[in-house]
Amino acid sequence: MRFDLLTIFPDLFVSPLQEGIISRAIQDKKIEVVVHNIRDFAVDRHAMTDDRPFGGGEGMVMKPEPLASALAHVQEEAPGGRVVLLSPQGRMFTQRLAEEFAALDHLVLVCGRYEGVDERIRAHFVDEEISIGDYILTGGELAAMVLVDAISRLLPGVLGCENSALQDTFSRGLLKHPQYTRPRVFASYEVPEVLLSGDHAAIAEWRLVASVRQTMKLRPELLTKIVFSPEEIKILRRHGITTG
Ligand code: 9D3
Repeated sequence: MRFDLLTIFPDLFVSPLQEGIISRAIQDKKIEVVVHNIRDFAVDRHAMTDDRPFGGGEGMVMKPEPLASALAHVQEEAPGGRVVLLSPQGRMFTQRLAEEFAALDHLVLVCGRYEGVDERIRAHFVDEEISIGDYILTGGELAAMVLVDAISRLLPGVLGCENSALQDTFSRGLLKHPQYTRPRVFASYEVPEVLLSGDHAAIAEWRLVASVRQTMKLRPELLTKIVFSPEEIKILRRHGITTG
């Protein structure tokens, strides 16, 4: 999958793309990430990418020409990508949307700054607007990187089997059970006995119950959407948990 990132701060992407699973995915050619500096497409003498809003008011607006020209450049290099504007007004990014985007070949992520981009870019050059949540960032770069990260790890061959995407919190809709590693006793706190027992059925049961309890406690709204198998319902009932 190819990602094109349009930004006035290309350096923000340097270390996030050079570490861990994402860097390996790039090396292995599972993903290609091309960062474009919007300023390189500015035409005026000062390479301005922002200007004052028509009608007056606070803040600056990203000028349309450098953005359109950067998008045209990407379109020439690699035609047909889905153009996504990162914006606080956008549709909320969720695991479901990450899965949808992971099925595409090419995403073009436009990172806004200042008070936003000229409306003509949003209306005529962008396929969709995405927000990563209801809080205010200083720009779209970190949000774009969140998309790259969440989408890339879903692509075949990007994760090792040990942390397969199938086991994720949100693929099942339950939070993960607690995890323990050595030492068996830490600061006087012990690892639950069952996890040391080697009884795989008992461990699976303990994990299911722990997952459901953790979800009830931290994210009760997630539980309304989950479908349990008859076997799971029996196990949960034995532990005093009734399912709707
Ligand atoms: C005064 C109106 N503000 C909108 C709430 C203006 C504004 C604030 C912050 C415009 C842009 C920004 C920068 N944020 C993003 O570009 C952004 C973002 C975010 O702030 N929150 C969640 N997701 C995203 S995606 C891009």
